[in-house]
Amino acid sequence: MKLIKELPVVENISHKEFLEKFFYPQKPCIIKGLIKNTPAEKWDFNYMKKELGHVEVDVFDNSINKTSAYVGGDKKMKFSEFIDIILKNEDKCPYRLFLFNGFKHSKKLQQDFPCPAIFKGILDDVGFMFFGGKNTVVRMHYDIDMSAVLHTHFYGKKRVLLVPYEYTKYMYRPYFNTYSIADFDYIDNIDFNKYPALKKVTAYDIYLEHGDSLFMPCGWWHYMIYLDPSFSVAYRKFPHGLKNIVNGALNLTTRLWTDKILNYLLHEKWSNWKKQNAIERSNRFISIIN
Ligand SMILES: O=C(O)CCC(=O)C(=O)O
Repeated sequence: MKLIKELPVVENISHKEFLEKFFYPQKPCIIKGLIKNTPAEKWDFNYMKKELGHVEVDVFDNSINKTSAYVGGDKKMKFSEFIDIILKNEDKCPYRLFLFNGFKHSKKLQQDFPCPAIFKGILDDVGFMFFGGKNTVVRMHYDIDMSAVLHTHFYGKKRVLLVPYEYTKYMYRPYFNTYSIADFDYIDNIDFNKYPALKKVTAYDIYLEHGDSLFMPCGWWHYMIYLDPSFSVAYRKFPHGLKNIVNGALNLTTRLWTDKILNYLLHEKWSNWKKQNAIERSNRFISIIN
């Protein structure tokens, strides 16, 4: 796998320039300073606890092995309890919140950090939050609706492996799903003997710090490591181009439900077949010169 460490970094970019240079050509970038002079500049865990502490949240526990892509969380607890746990476990904590709709519970948080002007569009009200303990990972996937994402990180550091959609054939993706069955094992420990097709992939290997916003084009794969307990807010933009719109609609209406039904009917049989098939399909591409 070829890792590219540099991604364009921009600051004070106008809406027009962002659309022309990054959104329309669907090229990723890091945007600095979008939280500057907003209350979000001061966001930390105490502030989040004050706003959301009472909310019951669905916590994902990475130590539990999942065979399906569309499962909910593993444990329910108060948000404040979740934060206490991730802050107490200083070396490694498998807990995280995924697609947490924190803005539904605190309008103040959304007023603190509304969708930045460069990302305005019909989905600009939809902001999701993500929280993770130190060394928690988010498995390699792309977003099922094929929307473009502006992912702003807060409080600590996060490492992101970002892979263009065009490499999908090498990514060990099971049918009807948008995640990879390959273990990206903290990026530095990927087992290329087990997943040889990944050697064909070129990926961006980047780091986000407090206030950095990553623009992820439609359908780009991402694997994330929370290097510190920290959190992010993602705003979305409607898929760009007919191909992405159709792909997103098919994912949500047909593929998702076909997979759910097959899971329901065949249980392990389906997930085992899907996994084996994903391995065979990606491995088949290794020898094809393109
Ligand atoms: O930051 C995370 O925990 C996951 C973020 C993510 O997958 C996304 O923004 O699509």
